Amino acid sequence: MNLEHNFSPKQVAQALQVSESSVKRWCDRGVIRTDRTYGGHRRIPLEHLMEFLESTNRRIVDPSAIGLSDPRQDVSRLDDSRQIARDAIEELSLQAGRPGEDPSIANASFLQSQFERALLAGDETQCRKVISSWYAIHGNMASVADDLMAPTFRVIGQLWACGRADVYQERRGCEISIRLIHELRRLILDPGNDAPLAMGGTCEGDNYQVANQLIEMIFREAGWRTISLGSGVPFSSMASAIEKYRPKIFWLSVSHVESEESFLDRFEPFSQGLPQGTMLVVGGRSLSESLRRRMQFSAHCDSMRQLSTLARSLIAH
Ligand code: B12
Repeated sequence: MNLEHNFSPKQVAQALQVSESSVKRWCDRGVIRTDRTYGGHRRIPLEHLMEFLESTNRRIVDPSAIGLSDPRQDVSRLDDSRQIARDAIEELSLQAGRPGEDPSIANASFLQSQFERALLAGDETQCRKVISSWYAIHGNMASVADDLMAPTFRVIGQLWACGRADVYQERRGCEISIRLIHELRRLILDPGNDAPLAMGGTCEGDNYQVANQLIEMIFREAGWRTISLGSGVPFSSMASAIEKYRPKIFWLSVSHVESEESFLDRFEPFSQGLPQGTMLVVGGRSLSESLRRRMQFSAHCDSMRQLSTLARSLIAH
């Protein structure tokens, strides 16, 4: 099953479980930004659908109608979708003055550079376009995280470090990314009430938000209910939340550690006090091997892809 990039009103109607005439009306009133085919038929690009869902606070009810399958049942659904996203990439390369480039070879680095440029320029519309194309090709959040966002922010970090990007560009880039992650969330089926719970956040002194937001999406995509506690949460407060909600997994995202000793002083009582039945999954750029050796946890993942595999395999049990 493939995720397409452009949808007919009928597909959108089925995905939202509303009538086709309602969708057509929204298209004609401009509530859903709509393209037309040469034959005059309405076509709704994924990025416009994302905007519509966000602005009207709606979610997808039947993902299969737009080619999104339930990831819990179908992990390897994405191989053939490059062809489908070809049009969108072709359009982007035309805009960038690079027509004719073979998207199958160049699309990853091409889309990355488009994303980097748009993020630095604060061009949210273009960022949405790139991210929706990326999602259409790869169809999972792990790839958005590991192959698009993380490398882009790495470059932005380097540009900042050598004075070629301003702090506001980096912060604005984070804000845009977080909003777009939220928009993508609307494409993911809501987990049932009986789905297991994953909870997590970053600890006091760690103000990074993007990875934490992505982790929540990875779990939701794998069928988990989630509670993100956000960034900068004291370990004692995390412990209270765990006590109250008893998650099956607690994720700890660690992107900044000021001092390993003081981190360990606060982490140790937290990890030792975890109730039986709550697994602690840790990850993040600041968890060096030497630090990890001194920590107690159930699992460590280097990437969102690994986390996704873990989340899917645990839900299967
Ligand atoms: C944005 C940013 C910030 C912002 C974040 C704002 C926000 N709203 O989130 C803020 C303002 C907080 C910030 C502050 C600082 N920053 Co900063 N920041 C960055 C930047 C540009 C991007 C980080 C990011 O969000 N990346 C996107 C995520 C998705 O990617 P990721 O973190 O690489 O995560 C991936 C994996 O690590 C993994 N992963 C991450 N977490 C987890 C968790 C789990 C459970 C799992 C499984 C996987 C996983 O999956 C992700 C996807 O692949 C990086 C550059 C870089 N190289 O990353 C610098 C960077 C990390 N920052 C840096 C510095 C120095 C700082 C400050 C110390 C600056 C200062 N002097 O104040 C402070 C410290 C802040 C603090 N106390 O928390 C340096 C660190 C250098 C070093 N030696 O470690 C970097 C590398 C920039 C640079 N080139 O110098 N920063």
